[in-house]
Amino acid sequence: EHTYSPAHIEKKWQKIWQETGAFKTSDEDDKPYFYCLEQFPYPSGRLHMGHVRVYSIGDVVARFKRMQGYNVLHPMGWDAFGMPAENAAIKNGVHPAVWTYDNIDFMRKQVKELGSSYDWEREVTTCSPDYYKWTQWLFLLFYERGLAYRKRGAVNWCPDCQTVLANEQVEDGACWRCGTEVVKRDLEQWFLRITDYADRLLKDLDKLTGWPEKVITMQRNWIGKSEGAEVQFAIEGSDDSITVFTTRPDTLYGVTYLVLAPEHQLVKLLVEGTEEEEEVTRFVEEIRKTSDIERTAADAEKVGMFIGRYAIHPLTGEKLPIWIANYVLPDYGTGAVMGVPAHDERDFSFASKYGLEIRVVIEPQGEELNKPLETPYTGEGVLVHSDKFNGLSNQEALTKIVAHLEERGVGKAAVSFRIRDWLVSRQRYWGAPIPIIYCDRCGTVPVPKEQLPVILPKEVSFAAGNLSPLKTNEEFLHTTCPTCQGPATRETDTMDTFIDSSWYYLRYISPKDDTKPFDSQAVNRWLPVDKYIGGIEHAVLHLLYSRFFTKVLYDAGLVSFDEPFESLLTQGMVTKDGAKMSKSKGNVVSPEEIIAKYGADTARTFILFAAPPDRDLDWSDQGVEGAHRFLGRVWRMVEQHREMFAVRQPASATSPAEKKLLQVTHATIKKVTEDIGTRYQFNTAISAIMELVNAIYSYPEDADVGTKLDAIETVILLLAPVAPHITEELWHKIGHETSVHQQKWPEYDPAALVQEEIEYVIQINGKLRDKVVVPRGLKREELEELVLNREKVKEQLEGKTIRKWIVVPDKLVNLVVS
Ligand code: ANZ
Ligand code: ZN
Repeated sequence: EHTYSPAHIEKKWQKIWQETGAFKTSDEDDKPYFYCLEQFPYPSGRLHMGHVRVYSIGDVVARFKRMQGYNVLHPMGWDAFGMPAENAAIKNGVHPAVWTYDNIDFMRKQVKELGSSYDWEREVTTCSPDYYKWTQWLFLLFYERGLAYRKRGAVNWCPDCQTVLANEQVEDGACWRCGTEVVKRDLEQWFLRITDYADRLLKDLDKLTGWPEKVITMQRNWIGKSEGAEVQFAIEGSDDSITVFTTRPDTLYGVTYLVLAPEHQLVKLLVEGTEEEEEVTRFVEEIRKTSDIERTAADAEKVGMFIGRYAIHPLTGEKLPIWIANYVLPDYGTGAVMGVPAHDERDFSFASKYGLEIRVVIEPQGEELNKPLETPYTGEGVLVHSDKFNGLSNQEALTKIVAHLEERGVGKAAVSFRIRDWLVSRQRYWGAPIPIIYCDRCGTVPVPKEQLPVILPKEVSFAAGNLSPLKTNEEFLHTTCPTCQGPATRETDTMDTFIDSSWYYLRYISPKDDTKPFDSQAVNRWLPVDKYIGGIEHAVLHLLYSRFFTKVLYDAGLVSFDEPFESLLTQGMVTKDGAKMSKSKGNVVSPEEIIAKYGADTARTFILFAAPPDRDLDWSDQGVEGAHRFLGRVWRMVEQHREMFAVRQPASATSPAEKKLLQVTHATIKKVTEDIGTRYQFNTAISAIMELVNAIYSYPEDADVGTKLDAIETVILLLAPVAPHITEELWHKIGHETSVHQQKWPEYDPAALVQEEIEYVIQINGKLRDKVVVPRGLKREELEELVLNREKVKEQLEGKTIRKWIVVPDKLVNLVVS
């Protein structure tokens, strides 16, 4: 092969790597372990550029670490359950299993064409019974630990997907998948008790020093911990009391009314038989139709009504009207709020609208607020109209008021979390069946573990409207109770597919084990994942759920670590002309076209070179051409020196040009090692390699050949993780017999990094004033800056102006001043 023909060499090496098991990972190895993982794909049909980008990033890391002497685990699999398969079934009459496995076959072939170094023997597919058996097993583990429960309640329902959604899957009031507005429905559903772990999920974010700050912040906000107090208000003419959650107990003397969420259980009781009952009932029905987002947006219209009853202020004994209003949510805090219009935005607009009293209890230090207030005062300040707490700073008052409430038994310090339990039931077919049986006599009975998997039956009706498809298979639905052997029915909900992906990284360790979900001992050696690469869209969903799963498994004694992903890299989007690639915009560049035209090495090189991995990458045809030309240049460089490698002599760098190339070679090794290994900036690593190639091209013909051949060999080694096929081919071309990917990563020689130094004479108006030692070939600007910073020069320049610089390169500087 004299010309670069990617199509030929890429196929050839992929085949050889596969046949020789080049990237098979062994568990018994005395090398240090490194687990490099990319988020596994949903088998939607074909790869898009986003996939190519993540897998290129992951593969560079994996190959680099392998060359650095690590035992690298780099697996791939399929997040294969999910709605699109089922929708395709409804639309085209193909069974979801057929659709999914066909897609997997096609996409596996595409992934292999990228030349990624996966250990394919560890492939996992979440829709396969030997995988979901263990998903069900884990569900039962959660059930046994009291972390899976069934509850009736208002849940998010997507009318288009015909199923419920977890809170995490509702984005701005719409379904995360199809964008349809989500409505509330009252249904009996399974939940996982992630709220039990809220505090740990929050606290342990501090441990994740290898995660992007952005993701940490999103998780912190999602968990949403608020510190404050619960305060009890007695109800006039009732034995019940109302408990509110507030973050501002310091404003307690400014309360002028209470508000209950319309859905609050006390509302019905308090209005029963009163003249307000009818109107309240109507109001509550109305509110329930609106989404949480509409209800809580700061600028949303606040609507409410007085329910005709009064509460008693716990410290002043004052009568406070009880209202219900849309802006108070039933499932946050206690579902009840104390209204402090003077110091809270929402209360202020509500009170202004309904003519409720606005009472100032905090004023800025040394200032009196204009009354009536035009806007609420939400800042810090000093307490007024607050009895014995007057004059205290509000921070101090906060603690003291809580202590006072505690003493009197009418309140206590409390925290509230925004996060809700994870709703995991789906009324859809293509998911893991929830392994639960309902018996008239025994109630809810978990399927005994030895009866797993509960197989997802093939024969169901997909177009059953509101009915879960599994309800349409009588044979599945009716079963016998494992406890009493009486007639029983199966749960027909399937699990949220985010459960499947919450533990797949553990299954890769022992993917074929049919006795347990994973091998704890091996898992403890391999995990936490050293480098996890995936999309920012999973910042809350997948990454939060996986952290939760890991903590539960830790508590169950099944793993010895409580965070799954040590270091996280979130890759940016691939865009074209600045816009996200999408079918509707007609700006999609398909991986198969690019690979067919230029080869995978070019695709990888371009993608890694065009932007740092965490930034958006704008696709550019010229950029792809450029990457291809660069690889061609490397190819020709090796081709031209091929015969010299056959008669290679040791390097001997003595002349300045030889020393220079030696220095550039070692500086490049240093830079590429740091850029890939610690900074994860592949773009600058590649441009350093390009500079080394330029230096080799401009190396004098008559200079030492050994130095040049070393530099060429270095290029091949440094480029191997980025462009694995061409480097493998070139490596063999220069006479090696083993794979370039099994070579030791080159190390730089610190001594070779030192550039040659020379002494400059500094003259001022022709008179010798100073001398300075600098690297040879220092740039003009750098030299000038250095000269101007010399003490002796500064002294001489005092009060004078430089008229002219005379520079004799590598010898002398003369400043003409006056
Ligand atoms: C009185 C008060 C006075 C409040 C004040 C704020 C400022 P975060 O920070 O989001 O936790 N609140 C409590 N439960 C609520 C519910 N179910 N629906 C709507 N609002 C609710 O907010 C806590 C504050 O939000 C609480 O503190 C409460 O209003 C309100 F100057 O109590 B506050
Ligand atoms: Zn029974």
